[in-house]
Amino acid sequence: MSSTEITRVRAWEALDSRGRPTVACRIDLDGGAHAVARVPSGASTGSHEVAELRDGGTRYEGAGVRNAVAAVIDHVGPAVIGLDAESTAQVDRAIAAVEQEREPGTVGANATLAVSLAAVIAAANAQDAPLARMLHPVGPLQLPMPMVNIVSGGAHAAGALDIQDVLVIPEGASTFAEAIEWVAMVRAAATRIALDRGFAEAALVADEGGLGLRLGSNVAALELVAEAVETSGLDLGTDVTIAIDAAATEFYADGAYTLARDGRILDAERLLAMYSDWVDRFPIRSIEDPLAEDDWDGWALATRELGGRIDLVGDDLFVTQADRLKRGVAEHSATAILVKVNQNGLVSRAGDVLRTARDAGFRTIVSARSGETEDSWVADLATGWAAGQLKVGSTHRSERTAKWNRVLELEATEESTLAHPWPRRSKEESA
Ligand code: 2PG
Ligand code: MG
Repeated sequence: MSSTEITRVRAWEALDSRGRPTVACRIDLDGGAHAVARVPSGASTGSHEVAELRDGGTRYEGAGVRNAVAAVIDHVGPAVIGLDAESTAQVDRAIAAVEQEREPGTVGANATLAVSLAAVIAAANAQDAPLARMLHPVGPLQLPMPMVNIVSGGAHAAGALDIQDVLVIPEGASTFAEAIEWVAMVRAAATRIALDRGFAEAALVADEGGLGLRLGSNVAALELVAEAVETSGLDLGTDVTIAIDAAATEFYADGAYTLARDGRILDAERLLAMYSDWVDRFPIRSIEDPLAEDDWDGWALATRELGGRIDLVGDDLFVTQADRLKRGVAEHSATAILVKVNQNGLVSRAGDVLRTARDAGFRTIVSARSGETEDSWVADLATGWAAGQLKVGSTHRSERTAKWNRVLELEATEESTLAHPWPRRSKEESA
């Protein structure tokens, strides 16, 4: 009997950062190691994500997860008892078999992921190694370049803006610690500028710790972030670049994109013209979900028109699903993918999607969700998979800093290098 055999699986309801319940799972191994994992949850969810199971009814306004917890205790847990936690693929296959055998909609991605995660973390704990190191056993770890939210809108800030995130990428930093220091300076500068201009809400934080500001227009968020970078004494375009998550599915209906903040209703072509103008004016590295999740024609057009200048990142488009990624690769719909394990429901299956995307020449970003917990495994996944980039929100709120702090810990304790996903720019090139 190996010392990493799964002997016990327990599950219960815990809270996420929005005060909603989520599934927590503890797995014990016969050698004495154990792990607890908690599942995150999105707000701007893609309709093609694997569904989490919510109870409905009145408890927690319908968001209870007692049925998902019961699915772990009664079905998913028993299916992995006796398996070797180190054989992640075997554990995940057993979980997938339960998913297939049970009636659709009775297990839930929150149940499957809780067990999948707890098993892989328990295996790392049994080795007394970071999960990142278990996933990447030999050679320096490749720490992800952080992409950090400064201004939030959309579903994360009560619709303060139409676009969901304006982020910064400290791509000129040499170490992860330097990268975090720079973005924390930018975040503080943005707060100061917004307060000076009379936005009292700059003292508060949105769901992912960014500033939820009722600015006069969407482009005003880009202007604010650019100003915050410059007043921090950093070079905009070389030290720090900008990224956007438009989360356009949220402002799309019936063929039209409605930018309420700008008082404009646009078709895909005109929306792309607006992005193109932004790319002319600001050093933008990537736009995530520039178009809606099923606007495949719009995405192909975006890649033709903007793909040579910026990364076009599919989040709601791909939802960490192999079949949608395959279509996107074949149709040249995007150039990068956001990977969220809870869109997929299994750790190893999400890792396979990431590797497939990378093999197709896509850049890859591992991402947390807007509803998170104090868990930091997403930082280990991004590092262990050498994803190149990690997106977990801002530098505020401890469910966010748990992830940045985990990468800082890996940098301080493991042999590592910081990923630089793009060729480094000189000041002349960016001017
Ligand atoms: C996104 C995520 C994280 P949510 O759209 O990329 O920022 O948001 O978890 O709400 O889907
Ligand atoms: Mg997104």
